[in-house]
Amino acid sequence: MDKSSRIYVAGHRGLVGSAIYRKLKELGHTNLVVKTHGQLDLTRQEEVERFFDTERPEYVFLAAAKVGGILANSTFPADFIYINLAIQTNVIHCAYRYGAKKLLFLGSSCIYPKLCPQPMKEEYLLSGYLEPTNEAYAVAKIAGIKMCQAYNRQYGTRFISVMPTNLYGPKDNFDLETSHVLPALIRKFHLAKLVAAGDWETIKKDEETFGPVPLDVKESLPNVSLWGSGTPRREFLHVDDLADACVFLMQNYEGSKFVNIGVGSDITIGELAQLVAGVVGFKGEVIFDSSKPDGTPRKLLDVSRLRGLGWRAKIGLQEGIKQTYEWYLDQLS
Ligand code: GFB
Repeated sequence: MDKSSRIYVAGHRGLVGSAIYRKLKELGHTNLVVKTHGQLDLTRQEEVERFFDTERPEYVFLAAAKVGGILANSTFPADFIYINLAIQTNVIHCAYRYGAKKLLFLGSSCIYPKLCPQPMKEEYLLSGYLEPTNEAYAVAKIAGIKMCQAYNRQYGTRFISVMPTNLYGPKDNFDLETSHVLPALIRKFHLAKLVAAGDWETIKKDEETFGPVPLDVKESLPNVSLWGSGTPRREFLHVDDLADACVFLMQNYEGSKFVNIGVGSDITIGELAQLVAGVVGFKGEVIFDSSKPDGTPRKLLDVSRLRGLGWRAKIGLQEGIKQTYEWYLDQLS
């Protein structure tokens, strides 16, 4: 991949795609192809074929996907399986058919079994039952990995897959019904501060920008209600680190074995809540709502394969949370 290579970033407006796009720009790549959802619906086979036939990208970062937190995954499983299977099937097949030199497929750490030994090595794929809250999404992502491997075997393509751990960063989804935990904590703690200060003006702006605040959240403010028991452990990777790893692997990795991308350490949701509360300056009480799901008890990736290739994450969690909180505040100013 050189500076003038034609590179298609699918999903360039999302959390991951936008970070990959920023990274490629920063590195001086000048021939980037992007399309908004309105210009190209990746679930429509004919549109994708037409796009690849016309644009002929040499490299493809497949970051377009339907993603969401634990509640969105368990409420809309049909959307998660249909949209993801459709997008990845169309893009992977067209990358082969229209001669892309290389493709990078983004999976997720939820492909591993619910009760997987920790840390989770790449070899543990399909060694046990999946976590039910995100089974539909996980099955789609597993199909994507298998599809890349099948095309490599049958057609000699160079399609690689990466499995990121839980991600966060600028441009994350802060909608409290569908978001992941980290942006949800930032927003809930900030809202609690605004309520305590009686700053209704900024709360209005927040709701206009990030969507309505659900009634149960409103009712608990200025205290904050979190989901589940607070004991599940998660590993958090800043999306700029992920983008750096994806570009690194596109440049330096060949092979059908997929690669985990993580930081190599995890914390409980309770500990994360303390960390985010510290950054935001929240001083109220945190209540855990056990009627909401915990999901998988632990999800820590084994990152030996990635480290063996020479890559490590650089952004510390506290620093990453600070930077994401600043991005969130910027949207309100
Ligand atoms: O980030 P999250 O939604 O996704 O939830 P998963 C992580 C943990 O945080 C769960 C708890 O134990 C939640 O119960 N949690 C506490 C909260 N308070 C909140 C809150 O206000 N909002 C949210 N969202 N969680 C997803 C999968 O699983 O992770 C996807 O469903 C994908 O498939 C993604 O793999 C990375 O880590 O549980």
